[in-house]
Amino acid sequence: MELTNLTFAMIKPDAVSANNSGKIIDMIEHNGFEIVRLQKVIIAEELAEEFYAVHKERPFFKELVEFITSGPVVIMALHKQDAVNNWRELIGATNPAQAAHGTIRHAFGTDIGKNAVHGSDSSENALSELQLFFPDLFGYSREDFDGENEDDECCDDEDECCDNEKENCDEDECCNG
Ligand code: RTP
Ligand code: MG
Repeated sequence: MELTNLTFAMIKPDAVSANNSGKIIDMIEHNGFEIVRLQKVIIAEELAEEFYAVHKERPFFKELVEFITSGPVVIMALHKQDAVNNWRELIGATNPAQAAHGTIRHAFGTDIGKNAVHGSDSSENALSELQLFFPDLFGYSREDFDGENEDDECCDDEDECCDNEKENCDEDECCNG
């Protein structure tokens, strides 16, 4: 899987609350995207402000953050050749009134704010948005945090283990001195 062929997508609160998530996911799959990650979450205000940081000087910033945190959203990492551009094409213009027939925003958006879905607008932004919402795609895993896989390594050096990484070690094995 090439990271450059990934994009970040979101089904926004308006479409989730209107029970359109399934229909949108159907369009995603019918258009040849592989859903690499998918999660339903409520975005915290701080995360929303970071996500929309590029818009912080725009008059609608507060409204944008309030809306995106107002209810559950479905976040996804999508994979396809040229995913960023292909996903932007499938979602359509920002304003649903101007979105082409066959696009998601034409079908499910109701106004410029409640426009059903988000799509990264460049490869660079796709990477930073994916890092924000799906850090595990970039080599982090639960094991890196709870130390499950590090026993052998940390217990090679008993002093270092007991001084620095006690929480990662089996105490009977190396930290009983
Ligand atoms: P998105 O980031 O959600 O995929 O949308 P986009 O790239 O098509 O549009 P963008 O310029 O990034 O704007 C982000 C969101 O802000 C809302 N917006 N409101 N009231 C307004 O004039 C206005 N302009 C933009 C939209 O909901 C847009 O999705
Ligand atoms: Mg945008």
